[in-house]
This record gives sequence, structure tokens and C-alpha cells, in this order.
Amino acid sequence: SKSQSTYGARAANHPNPLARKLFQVAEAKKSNVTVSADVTTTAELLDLADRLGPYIAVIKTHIDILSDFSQETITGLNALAAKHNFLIFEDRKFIDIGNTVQKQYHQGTLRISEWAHIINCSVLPGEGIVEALAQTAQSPDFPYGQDRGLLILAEMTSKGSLATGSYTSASVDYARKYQSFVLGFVSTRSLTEVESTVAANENEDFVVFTTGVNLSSKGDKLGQQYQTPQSAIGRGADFIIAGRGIYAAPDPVEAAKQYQQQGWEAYMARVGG
Ligand code: S5P
Repeated sequence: SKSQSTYGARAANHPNPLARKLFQVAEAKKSNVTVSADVTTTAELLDLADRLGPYIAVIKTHIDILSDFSQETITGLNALAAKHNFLIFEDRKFIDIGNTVQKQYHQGTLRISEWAHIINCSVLPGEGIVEALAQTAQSPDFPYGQDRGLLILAEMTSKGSLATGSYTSASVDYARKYQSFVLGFVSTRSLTEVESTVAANENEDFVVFTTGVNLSSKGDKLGQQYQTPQSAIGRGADFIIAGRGIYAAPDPVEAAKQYQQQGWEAYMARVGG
């Protein structure tokens, strides 16, 4: 499987331009860290992005938790993404009928398509949600070309998650069906072995983002469940997502460096490098 290849090899061979960019960033910065920057003001978000920028591959936002979202948020994030060579992932978890998610993604109050390279969705509504988002991003008038991609939320880290079984296998089906827009999954493990009604293409190379990564905690009081970078990468994560483990640490920059080093060493061990 492709999970045994280096980021550089995956960057060289991937048919999707955004996946190539993602792997190139990882290789160039020796980082598979996505920081989940779940802070609530633009100033805090941009400050974190600037300080952690050198050590991360991706910044993950929940843009709707900002109390002061504005054009300044977008301009600032875009500038820092260029300055530090990271990608932006808006964790909006679209989950509605196709007609609604198209409007939530493109234009609207948050103008997500304008600044987020990566978005994610749940497949609870069925195949139509993936089809609708792909249609918007691949329409000839879409201004951001091939610089946009989707992750399917195939599993969740919260206690008692219902994103299992046929939900997870449908996630793999739709990823295979809409491969030109779907980069991969948010999941706790590699899913290519999951039983799917759509045959695997021998060249498929889905990217696995694993959240719920924390070096010093096993979980929180609201059902979050953590694993370490080593464990996540051992199970198939290509990118590890850490929120409080980094931004709520006494020294977030030191924490980011620590997750970067551990995440990188674990990936190198997996690919035998
Ligand atoms: O299954 C999931 C999927 C996601 S995207 N579990 C999660 O925790 N997340 C997100 O990852 C969640 O919304 C939050 O932004 C981040 C985890 O934050 P942490 O502080 O617990 O590391």
C-alpha cells in the first residue's frame, strides 16, 4: 500500500495537484503535523499560525468559533500560509443536502472556498453531498482551480461514535467514486482494507488525517479519546491532528516541535526510512 511510501514518492506519483502539494509540504518541512487552532479570536488565530507555521504542514480551523471573523481573518491566514508554506483545512464538517452545502461552501458569510484548501464532510446525507461539493469545486467558473480538495469524515474519535460499519464503508465507496476531488479521510486508521462496494483502483492513494492526537492526555471530560502520534501513524495516519496538545501547552512552539519530531520519526519508521 501507498502508506509504505515516502511523502516525496507520493508527491511525485499522485494524480491530484493538491495531494501533491500536501505531500511536498510534508517532505519540505519534515512535518506531518496539522495543528487544530481552536482559538476564538482572529488575533489569537493569526498569532498561533505565525508562531507554529514553521513546524506544521496544515492548519485546521473552525472558522465559525471566531467571535470576530472578517476579511482581516482571511487576508491574514492567506498571507501566513504563503509565508510559512502550510495549507489551510476548514473543519466545517458539511452535512446537508447538496443544494445547501454548495451555498455553505462557496460564497456565503464565511467564504470558505476562498481561503480553505481542504474541507471535510460527513456522508450521513448520502453520496449527493460529495457529488455536490465536487461539482462546485470542479465547475468551470470556480475561481480556485484544482487547489481545493475534500476529506471524508469516515470515523470519529468521540466516545460512542456512530461513524462506524456501513457509514465508514460508504465513505470509502464515495472517496473512490469521486477520487478527483476527494483527497482522503479523517479517520483513526487506514481504510483501504475496509469492505467497499467500489473496487480499489491500483493507483489510489488516499490521505489519512487522524485527529484525537495528544502526547499527555488520554481524553477529556466530554468524550474525546486520544492516542499518541506513534499509535496514530502506526495505524495508518499520514497527517496527525493535534489541538489542545499543542495550543494549550505551556509553550505551544515547543509542543509543536515535539509533535513534529515524533510524527516525523514515526512516519519514517513506517516507511522504513
Ligand atoms: O473525530 C474527530 C474529528 C475531528 S475533525 N474528532 C475530533 O476531535 N475532530 C476535531 O479535531 C475537533 O473538532 C477538534 O477541532 C480537533 C481535536 O481537538 P483536540 O483539542 O481534542 O486535540
